[in-house]
This record gives sequence, C-alpha cells and structure tokens, in this order.
Amino acid sequence: MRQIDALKSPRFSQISTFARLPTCGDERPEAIFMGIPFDDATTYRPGARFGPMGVRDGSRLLRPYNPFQKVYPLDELNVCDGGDVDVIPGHIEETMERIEETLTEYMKRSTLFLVGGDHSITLPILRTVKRVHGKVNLIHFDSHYDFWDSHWGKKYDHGTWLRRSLEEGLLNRVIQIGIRGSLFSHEDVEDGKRLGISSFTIREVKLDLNRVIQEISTLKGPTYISFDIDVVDPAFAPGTGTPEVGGLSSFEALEIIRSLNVQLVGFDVVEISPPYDVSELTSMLGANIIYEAMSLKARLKNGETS
Ligand SMILES: [Mn+2]
Repeated sequence: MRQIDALKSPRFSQISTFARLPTCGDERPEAIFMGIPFDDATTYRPGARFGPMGVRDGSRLLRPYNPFQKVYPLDELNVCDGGDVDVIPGHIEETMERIEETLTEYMKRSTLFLVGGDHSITLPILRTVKRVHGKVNLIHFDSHYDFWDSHWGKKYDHGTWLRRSLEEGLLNRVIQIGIRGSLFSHEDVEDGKRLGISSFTIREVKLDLNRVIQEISTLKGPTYISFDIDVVDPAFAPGTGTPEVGGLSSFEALEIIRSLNVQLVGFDVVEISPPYDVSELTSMLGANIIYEAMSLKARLKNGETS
C-alpha cells in the first residue's frame, strides 16, 4: 500500500501531504517533488531558501482528489519526494553545477515539480531540461522580466537567468505572464521585443485573458513552466522577496494553470519566502500551485485537453 493512502483519511495530520509522499527509490514515478533551497541570488528580501520547507508545510490541507481537473494527481502520477538538492550557500556557480548534476538522472525518468529557492535556480534547471529534452518553450509567470543582462555587474542572479537561458540557446518560444511594476528604463520593454519574447503585462492578462490563453495554445512541443510566486498580488502572497502590488489573485493564477494544454516537461515555483509570510498564505498557495500543475500533467496524460 502506498503511504499516500493515508491522505484519504479525513483526519488531518501534523505531517503535511507532500511530506507523506514516499521517498523516491528505484521506481519510475511519473512525477517527482523536489526542493532547491538556494536564495543567495536574491536582491531584496531573502528567505526563499525556506521555500521547500514552507511548501511542504503548506500542503497539509491538500486532499487526494482535484475536482476541477478531475484527477487524483499524486496517485495517478505515482509522485515521490526526491528531497532537496544539496546546494552550497553563498556560491551560486557551484550550486548551479550541483543542481544540474542532481536533477539530470531524476529528469530522465520523470517530470520534476520543483520548489525554490530564488529564481536563479531556473537557469540550471533549464540547462538540465535542454540536456534531457532538447530546446523547450517556456511559460514564465512573473511580475518581473528577469532578462536583465547583469545586476551590479554580475551575470548570475535572480533577475538575469532568462537572458542567460536565451544566450545559451536553451529555449524556443517564451511567453511571460503578469509583468508589472516600475522599471529601470523604457528600454527594458524594448529589450523583450528584441529578444523575441511575448510578454503579457498584468493589464493584458486582467483585461483580455482569452488572448493570452490563445497565444499559449499556439505553443507546440515540450514546454517548461516557471512560476514566480510574485506574479500573484502580495495581498494573496506576501511571503516573497521582491513584491509588486497589483497582481493576479490566487484564483486567477490557479485558473490559468487549469486552462493550459501543453506538453509539460517540468515545473517550478520560486521566490516563496516563509519568513515574510503571513498565516502561511504564500506557502499554502505555493503548495496548491504545485498540486494544480501536477493535476494538469495527470489530466493531459489521460488525454483530456480541457
Ligand atoms: Mn519576480
């Protein structure tokens, strides 16, 4: 009997849902849950290194069945917990190498659902994706562009990973969702166009969501999703490093994920900083975002498209 059967009890445990997942062994699960607790590349509020712990804790109320996508994601994907990547605090380049080394074998046998950590971790994740799957499309939920060429003259941090990913030829098409907030310059907007990225501001998402969904539906082939929790309004998700007011509601974020129909090869949720959280709101949302993404994978595996 899988340990996960314990979830069917209506009695909630102090031990969270994700923490009750079986530890990954030699089996070939269709999905693996893993943490990457690295936050040395944050530029404002730190604490995302506690994200994996927060999301595991925030998963306590997750029950087995998702009625919106009509799946039992954890059971249907035979999800196991791969633990946390052994990162090296203070050393981003060595950490990136270690993330790649650790994820490669897992990714060859399964779809990874990863919890950061700050957004710098997505570069080594995408390097691994390229190695295993070739070039992929990227759906990038964020309030920030994250394609700056450098920060403080440095190439690697949580605001430059997308520029590096494009330079390294890791990506096909890129669609950004939820961009907002003040910028360093009007040139930032132009840069996105020059880089060939389709960026949808929060205004476009709020006023014409159908157009955004339509654009996403034109993506063909393997697709990776990176979800920065700061795409959600800080009123719903205060526990994050670089909050921007005026964002998506939790409901909108979940609805967009539910509406997707893509060939999902991996998923991350990043920038959850539990020390800045209130009443576990952000950690609970992070857990539900991962659950919804796993449900998407399970639904599409069943051949259901919407
Ligand atoms: Mn962001």
